[in-house]
Amino acid sequence: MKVKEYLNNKLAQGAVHITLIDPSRQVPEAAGRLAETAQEVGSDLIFLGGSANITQRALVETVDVVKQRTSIPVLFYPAGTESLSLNLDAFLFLSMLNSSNPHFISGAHAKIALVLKRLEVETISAGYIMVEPGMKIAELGEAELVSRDNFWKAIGYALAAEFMGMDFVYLEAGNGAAQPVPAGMIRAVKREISIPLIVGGGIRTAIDARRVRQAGADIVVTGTVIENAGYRERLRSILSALKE
Ligand code: 1GP
Repeated sequence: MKVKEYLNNKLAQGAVHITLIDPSRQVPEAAGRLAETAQEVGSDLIFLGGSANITQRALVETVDVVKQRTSIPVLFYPAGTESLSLNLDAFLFLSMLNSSNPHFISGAHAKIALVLKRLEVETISAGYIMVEPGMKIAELGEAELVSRDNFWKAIGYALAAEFMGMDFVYLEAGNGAAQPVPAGMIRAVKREISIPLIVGGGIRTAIDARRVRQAGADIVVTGTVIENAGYRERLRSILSALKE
């Protein structure tokens, strides 16, 4: 089954949770354990990637271990990284809509598109909208951040993504952000769009996850929460808040 179809089936049943694993943050074996735990507690999908300093070797080794230890789809999440993995279940085609540099909107994509086609890699597109504080990824992507109270701007980018034919809108507060995207902004965006909404960045607790979900996120992405002790229980409580 294609990943897009898998995702649509999951979305028809309720909220979807994605675990982001950054291969630069732990050795491949540990990444494999994290991925296995994520699947055990009910995460639906894994994003691999997400930082600038992933070496090609760390990426390839992590991909191998994560694939061996899980059966849920694993997507390559190219945000910020120059390393590449083309042998995952799908490639997230992220266009950072509010970047000031066309490289991050469509330039990097144009360089890889023909290779993805020739290798018959499934692509899933998302309009990536960086919201304050945006963190490292926004800085790397030269984003003109959407401020936390500028709901109109967020709506504008989200609708632009929809009108451009993208599969998803992705509101991102940034990896390691102190707080998630504001609930009011999620609600305002969700009210206007008719494609599914992904929300990530700063979601650490079941309360955060519930708030983001109730505001209208269809898909919730968490990363940092698995990098700390006690992550299994924390992830479990996030999952139960999302799937309740
Ligand atoms: C994925 O960047 C997020 O969208 C992950 O952020 O590490 O803060 O969960 P956290």
